[in-house]
Amino acid sequence: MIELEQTGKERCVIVGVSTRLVGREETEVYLNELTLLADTAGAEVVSRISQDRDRVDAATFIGKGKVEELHELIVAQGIQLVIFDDDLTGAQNRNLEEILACKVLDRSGLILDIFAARAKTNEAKTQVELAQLQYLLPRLTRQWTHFSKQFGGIGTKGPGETQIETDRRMIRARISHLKEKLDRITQQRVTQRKGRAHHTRAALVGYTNTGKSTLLNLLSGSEVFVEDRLFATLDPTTRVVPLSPSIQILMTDTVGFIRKLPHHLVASFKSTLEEITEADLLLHVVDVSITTFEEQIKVVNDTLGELGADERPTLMVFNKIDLLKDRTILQTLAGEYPNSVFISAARGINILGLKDEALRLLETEFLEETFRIPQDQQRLISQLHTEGEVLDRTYEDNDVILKMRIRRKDKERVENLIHQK
Ligand SMILES: Nc1nc2c(ncn2[C@@H]2O[C@H](COP(=O)(O)OP(=O)(O)OP(=O)(O)O)[C@@H](O)[C@H]2O)c(=O)[nH]1
Ligand SMILES: [Mg+2]
Repeated sequence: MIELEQTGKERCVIVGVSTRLVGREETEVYLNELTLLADTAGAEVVSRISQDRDRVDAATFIGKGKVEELHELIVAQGIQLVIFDDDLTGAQNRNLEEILACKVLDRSGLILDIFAARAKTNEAKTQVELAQLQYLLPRLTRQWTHFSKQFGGIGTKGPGETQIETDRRMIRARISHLKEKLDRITQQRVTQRKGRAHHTRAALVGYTNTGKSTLLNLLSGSEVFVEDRLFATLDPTTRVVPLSPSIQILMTDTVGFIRKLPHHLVASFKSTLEEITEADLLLHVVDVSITTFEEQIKVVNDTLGELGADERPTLMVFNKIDLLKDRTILQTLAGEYPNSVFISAARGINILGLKDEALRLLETEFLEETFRIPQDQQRLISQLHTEGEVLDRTYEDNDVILKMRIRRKDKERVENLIHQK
């Protein structure tokens, strides 16, 4: 039955394929997630189609019969958009749009669209545009089909192809312009971070919609944007979080991960994500109420690996325990993940436990050291102030004695600095 109510949203159908490697159940889970993504992008999923296939069709991804079925559905239900859960090649995309006479997107294209709509700052906008153009470049043939369809007939092929070449050149030029622009922004970030080097820093990581921003709000007592949608947060937000009456740290909330996050997107968000690679501690937030949370953990770990941040000390934060009917699974998880806590950020359950565990992990990363420096070595003294937190300063004869909290990994370097003098 066709919904009569006008929602003003684009009506779409989503398509998934199960293979020997990806079972039917998994495909259904992926399609649920794709529905959420489509919703976030402002489309309304009115139907879904899935197919079992061992090999995808080179020309149309799904088989001929399925394409026909899809076409009938599009006509019958007044559908304006088809979204594939898997990435399509430029040729598949073009062929499908031609046969179906309907806009066709794949998962990466959809995610890029959401990121584009959500990007607010200059940096995020630049990062997203760069990723979009890199995604578009190998798919440019599609633009040209629209072009040729529009003007059709004799002579379109020649000028059309020239047009593609011109477009490609323009896009390449724009890509290098954006890269340079990003380099400059990255430089600013590095300077910003240097200013914060003596603070202890933690970063919230995790699958999208797991409650990272909710947790940061609770811990910092501030208002970070929270929404029951995917990718609510694109720009990193840093807040001061007190872990104990005497210890405060800086905590950064950043973009959530998702299965098949387009590679270009990860690459162009690299400077934002450096907050993660340079953090002293990662809080990996998991939505334990989702049945596929273990796969989500794997996706996050893989993405961290791609960023070179998989060796950072990590606290596994299993969130949303208020939604669990049966909490026995938590015991299993505690055994499986030695550094883990179980909380509800929304309900404020076990937040003290989380702070204790974070402190305990951080303790192993830091050392308290005492340095004795002649007072006339002002440059060295001010340099030391940027290497860590000065806990205490006393004077004896002509020396200053600094009691400092420094990172374990910096110990040797700091000692060398002092001995060189
Ligand atoms: N029931 C329950 N809901 C929670 C809990 N923590 C967060 N939520 C809800 O989960 C949704 C997502 O929360 P966010 O804090 O925006 O999640 P996020 O990880 O920052 O998401 P992105 O920025 O999109 O990656 C919101 O609707 C929150 O209210 C919890 O402990 N229990
Ligand atoms: Mg968020």
